[in-house]
Amino acid sequence: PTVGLDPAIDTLPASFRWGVATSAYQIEGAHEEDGRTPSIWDTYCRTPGMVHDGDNGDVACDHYHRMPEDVALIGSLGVDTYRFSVAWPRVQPGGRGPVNPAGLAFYDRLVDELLAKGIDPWVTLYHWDLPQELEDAGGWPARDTAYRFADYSMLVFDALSDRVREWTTLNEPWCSAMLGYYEGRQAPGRQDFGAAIHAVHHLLLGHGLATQRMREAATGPTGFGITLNMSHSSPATDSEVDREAARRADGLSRRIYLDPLVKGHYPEDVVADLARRGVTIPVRDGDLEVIRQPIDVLGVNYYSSHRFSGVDEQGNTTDADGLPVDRTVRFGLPVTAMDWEIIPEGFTELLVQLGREYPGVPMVITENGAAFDDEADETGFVRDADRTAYLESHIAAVAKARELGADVRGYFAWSLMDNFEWSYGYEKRFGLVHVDYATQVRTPKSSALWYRDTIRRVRGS
Ligand code: GBH
Repeated sequence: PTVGLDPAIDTLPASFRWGVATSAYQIEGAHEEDGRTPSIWDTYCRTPGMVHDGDNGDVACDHYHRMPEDVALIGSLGVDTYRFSVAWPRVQPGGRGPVNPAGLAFYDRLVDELLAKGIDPWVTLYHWDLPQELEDAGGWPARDTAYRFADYSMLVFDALSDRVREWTTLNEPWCSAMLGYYEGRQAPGRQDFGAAIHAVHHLLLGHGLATQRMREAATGPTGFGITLNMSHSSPATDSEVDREAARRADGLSRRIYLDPLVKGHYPEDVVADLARRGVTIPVRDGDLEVIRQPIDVLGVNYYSSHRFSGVDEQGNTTDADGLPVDRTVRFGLPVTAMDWEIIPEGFTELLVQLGREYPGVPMVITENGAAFDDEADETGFVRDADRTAYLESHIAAVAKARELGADVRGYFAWSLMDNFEWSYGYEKRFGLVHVDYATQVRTPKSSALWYRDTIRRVRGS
């Protein structure tokens, strides 16, 4: 493979952390094995019309049965870290009560397998697979779910913290809350803005409760954090309405999480925007202290950036409900197969902005990557120059942000291999490694070889 290398990448230090990432429901399969109970995603997939082609994660990449082979594959990429998530409905079926030893044993073996290959395990405790029984009891809009999450987290922590040093509580609470409970584009598929805002608070509370308890129980050096999906939000023009639209969008997608996490309070402008929509964040006494736990590493997932206008196509500044317009305006740049615009500059801008607004919070890129319309040859090999170019420009964007002062310590590519892309099913492929779902054969794409060679080169080994 060509080691096309943006010179900025050479400025990354040899100590920079390199990884690949996955999540449980997207790769494991084995949906009924060893005591696992359904999660909201099993239910959502079985609801007609929700997932492309009626796909589901019953089998996915069959990783549950092919884990040692997959760990060897990770090793062959030369990364030092593997970010994976633990399935709550395996470890604690139904979301309450004692640990399920058979379900937990899988992660125990996975951690040992990784360590034996010299790969650091990086655990995400929740990547969207809420036990269905907890959803039936109210889901994330219900306060009790935060306490259930902390209990579950402790079950995993007690079992793995002798070997796992890096812990992420939640993956992308914005997606859980907004796509799950407001837009309905993800499980559980509800469409209730008020419920989504309650979910935001209870996700953050769950993060705080879990982090507090895990940190208290930690013996050796252990890092705790949360992963947020973020993009850089800017106004489409310099007009006051457009700047207001960008402020609102940024508030509801980014600052509503970061301000309570880092500063201990919700942003006033967001609270006011919500009040205008008749919604109050259900904060109780003491919640904000719980939510503000020291963050050892902030996980940043970046895919694209957005510009906003406060004026719709007809020239109106309010919609049918009398609410201010927030319209996304395209840059007109090339897109990935997800139709997401390719904007590495926005990545640099976002990271620099985070470093400025939340100083003293180290960051790791816990996800970045792209889906493209891959074409495998007869041998299963994919020449994905488009994905390689995406990775190269985005890793360079991270390096540039570091030069500008952002404290970014690592980069994990999304994803190790093609997998179940949520409501897009198996049609969209994000992997560095191609998966032939009929045979479960894995074949590294040219981007995987480029990534391996790039890591080697940066490390100087
Ligand atoms: C991540 O979420 C997930 O953590 C991961 O499981 C998933 O497989 C991966 O990304 C790829 O999708 O339409 O231009 O407005 C991604 C969260 C939030 C990123 C919405 C893109 C909209 C882009 N996504 N965002 S756009």
